[in-house]
Amino acid sequence: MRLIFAGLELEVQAESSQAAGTGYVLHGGTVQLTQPEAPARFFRHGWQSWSLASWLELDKPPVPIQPPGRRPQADDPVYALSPRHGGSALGAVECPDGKVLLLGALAPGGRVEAHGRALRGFYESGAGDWFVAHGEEAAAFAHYAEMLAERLGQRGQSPAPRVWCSWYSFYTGISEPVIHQVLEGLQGLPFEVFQLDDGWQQDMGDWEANEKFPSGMQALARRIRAMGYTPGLWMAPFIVRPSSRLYRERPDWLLKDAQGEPVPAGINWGGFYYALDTTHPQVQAWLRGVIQRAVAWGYTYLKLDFLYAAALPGVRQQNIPREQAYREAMRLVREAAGEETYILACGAPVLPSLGLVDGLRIGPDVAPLWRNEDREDYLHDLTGPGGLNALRTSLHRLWLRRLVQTDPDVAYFRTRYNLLSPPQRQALQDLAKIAGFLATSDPPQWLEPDERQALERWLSEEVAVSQIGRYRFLLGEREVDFGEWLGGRDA
Ligand code: 9PG
Repeated sequence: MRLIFAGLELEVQAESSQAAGTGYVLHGGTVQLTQPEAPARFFRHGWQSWSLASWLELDKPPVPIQPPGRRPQADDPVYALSPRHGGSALGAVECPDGKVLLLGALAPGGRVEAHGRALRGFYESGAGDWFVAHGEEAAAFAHYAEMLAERLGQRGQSPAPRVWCSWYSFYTGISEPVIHQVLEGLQGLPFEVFQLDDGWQQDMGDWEANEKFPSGMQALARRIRAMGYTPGLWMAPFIVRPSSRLYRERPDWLLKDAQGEPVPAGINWGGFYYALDTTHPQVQAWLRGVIQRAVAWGYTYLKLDFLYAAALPGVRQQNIPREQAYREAMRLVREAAGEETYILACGAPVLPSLGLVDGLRIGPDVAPLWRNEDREDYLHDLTGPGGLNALRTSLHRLWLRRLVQTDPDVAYFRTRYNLLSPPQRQALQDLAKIAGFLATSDPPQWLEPDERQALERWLSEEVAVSQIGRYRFLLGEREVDFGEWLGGRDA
């Protein structure tokens, strides 16, 4: 069949098609749109928060992240060796008339690839609906986001909370005295959430306070609340380290491969970590307990991390598609946390998180440095911690703003222990304003008086944001052009 848009006629393969506003909804397990001419650039949408999202040149074939398929924390391991450009859930190409053609899945489990003149979408199992739009870039993505809101729901429409997060200054080196000191120093700064990150727990899988928090997590939550903040807590509920009690006592709860071996979910904290089979009824009961306990302690802001682990390929108790298994697990987490608890999803498959989480990390980690040369140059991995990697992917995910609060990761105001130049710090601060999610990890004790003032101004100043180009924005009267940072190297 053919689809006609203003200025573009497409040859289409699909089971059915139906007009939807200025776009179309197609149905099929595999659908294909063929243009008269081969496009030059492809919008690649990485699988989960940290995975690369960017416009890419189609004449340069993709270079696999090293070692291929062994770094599921960078992108979907199933397509690690794919010889063609592709992305999770959606893809788009630039048309000769300056508009874009977008093909996007309307349910979990979809992927879109560039095949010469064609965009091909497929669901990993079964069939489903797709959305096709042709138009100005911003309008096409906005229309897709509206369609996703209808199908999957949306959350987080009010202004995002302003968050202080412990990760990007102390990493796992947090303890009661360190946290108490930061809490004291923060007084007077307008944050809503005080969030403890990795470092409080006994192990991945053993979500109890470790010896650095002798008074326990409940006492700490009370203290945070007494200081005027919503207590926030980091957890990675779908992963397990071999050193944990959970791993030793419940080996049958792990996600396994076809040979019956546990599926590695990545390498971090000095070794491999593994995924839970969240379709296992006992795992579900345990998960419910872990989330309910954190909320009962008083943490009503949960940063849930390494979530992609529940969507890795493997053999599950319940034989359902992997992204559906993930979405069901997140539904359970939402039920256990309650409607009032804020859930920030991190390392999370994007499309299957929508409608269930309030906030979503939309890029890889920042760091107090700009480029992560080792990961980029030797491993071809653009997900390493660093300002540029975080900026690049987050910029290409801003269209999600109408579906979820978009977290581009923290901004820096400190010069202490920081290799970012003033313009680099400014870029991350501007990005956060545009994304609408303000967070920092700077300990107040590390800030010079003028830096503290700048942080306070940034947290409290309301500024009108408008987009005037792919990478150009107006922040109040000031024009911000991120294209200069991506120049020549936007992947
Ligand atoms: C805590 C951190 C912070 C951070 C998260 C996440 O590829 N990796 O091995 C990898 C490790 C850590 C990481 C991202 C990727 O950071 O994004 O904000 O919470 O965990 O450990």
